[in-house]
Amino acid sequence: MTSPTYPPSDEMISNAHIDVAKYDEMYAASLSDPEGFWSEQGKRIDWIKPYTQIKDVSFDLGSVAINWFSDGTLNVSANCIDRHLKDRGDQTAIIWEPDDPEDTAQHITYAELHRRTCRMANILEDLGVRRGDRVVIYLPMIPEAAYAMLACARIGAVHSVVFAGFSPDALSARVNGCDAKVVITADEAPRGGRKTPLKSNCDAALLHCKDSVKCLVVKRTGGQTTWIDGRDFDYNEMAMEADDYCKPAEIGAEDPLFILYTSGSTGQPKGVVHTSGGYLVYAAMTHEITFDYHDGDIFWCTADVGWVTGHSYIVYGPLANGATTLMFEGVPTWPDASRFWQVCEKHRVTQFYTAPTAIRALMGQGDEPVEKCDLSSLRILGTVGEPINPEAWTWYNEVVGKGRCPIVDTWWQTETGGHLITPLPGAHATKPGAAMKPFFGVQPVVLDPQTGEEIAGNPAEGVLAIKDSWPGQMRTVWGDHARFEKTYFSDYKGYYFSGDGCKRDADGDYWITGRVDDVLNVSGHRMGTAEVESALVAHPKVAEAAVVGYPHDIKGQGIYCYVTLMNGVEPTDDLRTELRQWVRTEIGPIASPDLIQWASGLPKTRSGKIMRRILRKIAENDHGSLGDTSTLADPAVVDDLIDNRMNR
Ligand code: 6R9
Repeated sequence: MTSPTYPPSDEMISNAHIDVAKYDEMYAASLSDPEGFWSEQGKRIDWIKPYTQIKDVSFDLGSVAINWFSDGTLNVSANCIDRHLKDRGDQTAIIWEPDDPEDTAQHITYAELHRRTCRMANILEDLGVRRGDRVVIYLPMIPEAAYAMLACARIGAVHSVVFAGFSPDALSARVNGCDAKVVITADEAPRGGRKTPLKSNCDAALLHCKDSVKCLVVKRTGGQTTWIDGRDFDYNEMAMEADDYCKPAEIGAEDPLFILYTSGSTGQPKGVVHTSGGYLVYAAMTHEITFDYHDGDIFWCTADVGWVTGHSYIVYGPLANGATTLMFEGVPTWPDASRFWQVCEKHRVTQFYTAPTAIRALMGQGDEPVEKCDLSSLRILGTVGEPINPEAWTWYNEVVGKGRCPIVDTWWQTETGGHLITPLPGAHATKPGAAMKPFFGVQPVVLDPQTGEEIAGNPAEGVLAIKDSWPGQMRTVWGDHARFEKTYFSDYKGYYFSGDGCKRDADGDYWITGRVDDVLNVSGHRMGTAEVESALVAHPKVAEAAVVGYPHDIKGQGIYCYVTLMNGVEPTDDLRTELRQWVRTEIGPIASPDLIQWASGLPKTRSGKIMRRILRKIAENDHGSLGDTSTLADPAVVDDLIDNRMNR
């Protein structure tokens, strides 16, 4: 595999925090003396009681335990706000750019962020939220989402942010999953000129939750909502009365900071748990180093706070560093395809971090929407969420970055808390489509999926696992530590298994090839095939369903569903539309099936397991290489499926 490489410019090298010599030296130190290395890095944040213990980790099945800085205490909210007040109280912490470009952007200073967060924290306490209680946040991309997260952190409550695009059913499952006391929502969420009725979604969700769950409602649009006295509370009214100060609680480094649900290969989404100290150190460090953040920069991560990227790189990492972080309520293509670039120009953005799916969609609109904007403030570009194809990378580099902005292709996961593999802008050459180098303290290994052995030497190809822990690693699955161990530590003993495939090229650089399990990555959103299947089979006309991914030009992967209908049910186009709508209602629009094929039967082994490998090949139109079909109970099913393949 040969690939063009793009070395950093001399200017980038001399201005960056980390050049290649420094990277090599620090990386070596992070492996030879992890305790010494992280003891030093832990000082990036303020501790109430300093730690004396650094790392206490076991990846052994049956006793997996991950602890960092465990005898230290801190407050995450004070680290993201209070400690900056003295020197940068008047500096902008959050720039909020609303959905509609005609509406006014807001600049929220650190002093204002402090007041707002304290008030929100006091309101939560008034509603009965105490340390350790869970709070679900179901909000649009508005500053109140950040206040809510930081307010929870301030009083030691655990937040669980639910993406505002999720359905009432998905919301109620998450409220019940962590037994939340309060749900924070808004009347409506404007996005791309349309409005999602968040409060009424919440009303529908709360029908399936305990009566004691309270609902705190932020006014965003002023749209009409129904109101249940005693359950619903008006945030804007309460905020006028609430006190401007709330003392930050002293929290243990290993006390949970948040739960974030993410999809796995089996069953329902799991609640990934991140704790306070290690997570914050890692989010702050990766934010500063990967994006080479300097004082005065304007950092924009386009993710939604409903995903981990929004947690680590809109809220916690940037604010811990006293940065200015931009929060955008809208979408890349509304009112037109130049919106991203107009926002970059308007706010003089220096680092821009987005997903390949957005880049591909915008690339499809041509260069003009980019070229009409002044992007001279940009210094560094980033991508995250899925493998980026070289064409999209090259367009991003040439048309957006004018060939002068290094692209950091950051590989990481909800589970990892922050970047694990990424080039550093002043240290490494980049290659279109490669995530390149491990971050400090991270030891990636390529394993042979059959034997589980590490593949030494270069090039290598196999599955990606990580040897040993880093401070941002997830600690457990909420309420189910056994599932945590089984999912990540049982297939390959002694390693954290990522679920991704990977290649290491002749230069030793890493290329992520995508999931090797039954997890789809649709427009950078993770989704279990099992989730979509169980939504489909919940429809009264569906007998059975199997779901696989197939290559999709914009989304990366599309959702291909094989559906067997109940006896006597007519397979019609109307029913296809109905099922598509059904899945949107059950899970949310991001899970909407792209293609639905009627299947008279599904290829199963004699023991009844659906052979997805075969279904994937058919969906990919690669049925010449179906591989071994001898274990199929009824091989004729396959021919029928091939004959009725959906064209795309
Ligand atoms: C941060 C985030 C994680 C999965 C991960 C992988 C894919 C993320 C990537 C990438 C190739 C990159 N992924 N970054 N694949 N190159 N730079 O996206 O978290 O939503 O949990 O998804 O996304 O497959 O396993 P999450």
